[in-house]
Amino acid sequence: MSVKKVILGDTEFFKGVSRVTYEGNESDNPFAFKYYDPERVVAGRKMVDHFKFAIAYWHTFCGTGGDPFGLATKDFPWLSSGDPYQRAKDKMDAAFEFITKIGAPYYCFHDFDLIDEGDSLQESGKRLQFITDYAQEKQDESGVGLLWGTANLFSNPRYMNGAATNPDFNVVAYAGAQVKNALDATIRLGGENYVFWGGREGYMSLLNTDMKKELDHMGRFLHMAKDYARSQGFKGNFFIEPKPMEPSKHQYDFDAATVIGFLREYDLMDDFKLNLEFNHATLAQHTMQHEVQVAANAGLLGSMDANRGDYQNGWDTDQFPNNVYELVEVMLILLETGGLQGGGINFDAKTRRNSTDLNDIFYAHIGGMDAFARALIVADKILESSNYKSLRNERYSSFGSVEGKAFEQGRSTLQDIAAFAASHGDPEKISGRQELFENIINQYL
Ligand code: XUL
Ligand code: CO
Repeated sequence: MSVKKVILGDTEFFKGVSRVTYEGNESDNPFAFKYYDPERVVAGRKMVDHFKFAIAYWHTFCGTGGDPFGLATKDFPWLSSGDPYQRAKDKMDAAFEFITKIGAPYYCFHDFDLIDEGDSLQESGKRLQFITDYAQEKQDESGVGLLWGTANLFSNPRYMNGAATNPDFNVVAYAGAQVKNALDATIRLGGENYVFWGGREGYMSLLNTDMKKELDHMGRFLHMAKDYARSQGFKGNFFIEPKPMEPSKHQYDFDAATVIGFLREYDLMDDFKLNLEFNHATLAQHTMQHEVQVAANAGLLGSMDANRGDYQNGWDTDQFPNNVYELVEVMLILLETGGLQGGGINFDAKTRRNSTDLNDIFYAHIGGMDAFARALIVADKILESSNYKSLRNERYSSFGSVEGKAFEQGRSTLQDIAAFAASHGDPEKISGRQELFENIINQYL
């Protein structure tokens, strides 16, 4: 996928900004990339293909800055129409104008980001079909693709006790209808993947919850969704997006390891992979690096939602990524394990509540894309030019001995290694040299 040209609707919403291009890090143009050069080849692939950057419809075109303490702060001109159909069209005009100006090859949506939910299942379905037709035109004209679609199964009050895991079958069935429509829209738009984020698939108290039953229901539901999509010709991946909490106190898709266990238990490993999100990793008391490595180990590293949390608080602040040092660590793993399977980097991030200029949306995405690009360049240099890999390999060099190999290859017993230990005495201390490894990243930044 790549952007063929900037496309506008009847109104130009982001006046004064044209197509954002790469100008290099000497440029002081705030509307230019300093590191992201889509055509530049790094580690054998163009940057555009490494990242498959996607714009998140919900934050960027729907999120107007309201929080539990105050009203919306952002006056998005595309939301002014009183008619839901017209409002959805205006929003999509703004979306494709922004996406093509920033040059992102993909976007992602929830069903009711595209158009407001109606007051019945029928009306909602009709609305979704209407806006899917319009999205199809916009995608064809621009060359922009759909990285993934999903259904919002957490905002409407009907889902307050969960969607697929709701104790009421009526709600589970309603969620099924919504997922069916969202899958239809995703398939029609050539979506490459489909995401399940289970914000309310979890519980607040075990006293009123049959956890085993709810997990069985989630397994059934995901099989049904997968079978339906496959029967409609969908060839892409299904992703589960782990998050430990918020809005539920305990969410079933806690972290990468928990989701992998679930997929194994419910026989979903062939069709499902993981969509990992930075701020969700930190909420689970992990680093994103940890989550990425866990998913890659299982061959299930599908996609990423890029953002960052806040060092001083413990909720999902969804800020734009800017910590290049952290991103280098992530890109090292990505390059060493073969990258994302089917997915890309979706900016599930929002500008701050008091960033009220439309231009702030450009600064935020340019910053995020540049941070990833710079991290990729640095990670590639570290792998190509430094002794990083040999230093790490050296820590495991004793497994190259005859006895070490026999252990790794399953040719020795516990008695064998006990005998080895008895004849070699107390092991010498060997430093982990963490600080030396940390310095390598700084050296190549
Ligand atoms: C919520 C979150 C979602 C998913 C899609 O924390 O990350 O926006 O990415 O439902
Ligand atoms: Co997300």
